[in-house]
Amino acid sequence: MKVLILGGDGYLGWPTAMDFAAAGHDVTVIDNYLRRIIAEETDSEALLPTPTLTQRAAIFAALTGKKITVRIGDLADPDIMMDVVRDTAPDTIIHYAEQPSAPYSMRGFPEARRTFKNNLDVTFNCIWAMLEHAPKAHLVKLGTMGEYGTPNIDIEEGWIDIDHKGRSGRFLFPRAAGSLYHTTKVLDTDLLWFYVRTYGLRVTDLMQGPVYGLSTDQADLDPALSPNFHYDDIFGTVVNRFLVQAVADIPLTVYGGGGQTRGYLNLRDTLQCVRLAADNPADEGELKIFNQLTETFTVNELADKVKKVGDGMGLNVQIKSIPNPRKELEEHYYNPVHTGLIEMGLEPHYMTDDVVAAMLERIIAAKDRIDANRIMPRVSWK
Ligand code: USQ
Repeated sequence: MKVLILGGDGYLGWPTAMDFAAAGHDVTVIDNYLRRIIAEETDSEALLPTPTLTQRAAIFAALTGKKITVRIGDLADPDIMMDVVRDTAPDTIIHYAEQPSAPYSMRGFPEARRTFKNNLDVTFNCIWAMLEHAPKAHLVKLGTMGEYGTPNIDIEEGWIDIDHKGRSGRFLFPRAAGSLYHTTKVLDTDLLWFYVRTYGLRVTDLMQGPVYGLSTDQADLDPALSPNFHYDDIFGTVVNRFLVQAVADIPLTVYGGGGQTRGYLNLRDTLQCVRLAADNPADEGELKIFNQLTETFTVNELADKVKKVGDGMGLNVQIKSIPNPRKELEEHYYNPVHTGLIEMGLEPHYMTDDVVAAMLERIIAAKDRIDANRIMPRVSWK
C-alpha cells in the first residue's frame, strides 16, 4: 500500500509510520511540528529527547533498510495538503494531524482558536484533497472515545438504531464531548459523514481511548526511535503521567474523586488497530466506526495499579486526590461496546503488572530528566 500519514511526528504518528514501513508499505509522513512548538511554548517538553522526523527516518533506514519519506509542512494550508495527496497518490491516508491536548484547548481564546482552526481545517482540507486527487483512497481518521462523553447508557460503536413513534432509523451515536479538543473531533466526524454520504468517500473513524506506553517492535530498536513521551499536564495522558510521578516521588495526581472511567489501550494496540483498519477498508460511501480500547479503568484503579507495581520495585508511591481542574463526572456509568476490532483480529496487550513494571524501568533510566514543575495541572476548565 502507498500510505500517507498526516501528523507523522506525534506520539502515535511516528510509531505508526515505522510499523507500516517495517511491514513493507510505501510510507510518506508529513508534519509541521505543531505539538513540539506548543510543548515549547507551554514548557511541556517530552521526557526523552526526540530527534527531528528527518533524523529519525535516517536512523530507522540505517537500522532496517526501510525508507520513510518525510515532508515538513502545515496541512491547515490547503495548497500543502493538495500537493502531498496529489504527489503521493495514496491508497490509505492516516490522519493524526490534530492538536491532541484537551487542557491546551481549554487554556484560553488563542489556544481554543488554534485548536479549532487546525483540527477542522486539516480535516476539511484532507477531505477536499481526497475529492480532487484521491477519491478512491481510504481515510483512517483518529477520533476519540471522548466524542461520546460519559452517557448513562451503553456506548455503541459509532451508530445507534432508534425506534421513535413507531418508526426506526440508524444515527450517529449521540456525542457530548468534555473539552473543546474533543468537540473538534465530534465536528470532524460530522464533516466526514457528510462527505461520505454525499460524495462516496471511504472513511474509517477510530474512537480511541487514552493510550499508554513507549515500546513497539521498531521503537525498541534504538532510543532515538522512541515515541515522544509526555508526562506534563498538557500533553501527558493519565497513565504515562502516573508512571513518571511514581518514579519522581510525586504523589499520583488523582483529579477529584477518581471514579472517572475511560477505555485504555497499549500503544502497541493502537498500531494493530490502525493496521487492521487499513487492511479492511470502508466501501465507497461507507463510514466505518470502531471504539478503539481494550479495557476500562477508573483513575483510582490506575493509581492503585501503579502504586502496587511501583512499591514492589522499591519505589514509595503515594496517591493524592487534588481538586479536579476539569468539568467531568467523577462517578458515572461507562460501558462502551468494543468488539469490532477484536472481531477483525485485534490481540490486546493488557495492562499487566509486567507491562507497568517495564514502563517504570524505562522511566527510572530517565529519572534525571523529569521536571517536577510540569506535573501539577496549570489549566482549569472553570
Ligand atoms: N486525570 C487524572 N489525573 C491526571 C490526569 C488525568 O485524574 O493527572 C483524569 C482526567 O481527569 C480524565 C482521565 O484521567 O478523567 C483521562 O485523562 P487524560 O488526560 O489521560 O485523557 P484526555 O484528556 O481525555 O485525552 C487523552 C488524549 C486525547 C485522546 C483522549 C481519549 O490526550 O488526545 O483523544 O485521551 S479519551 O479520553 O477517551 O477521550
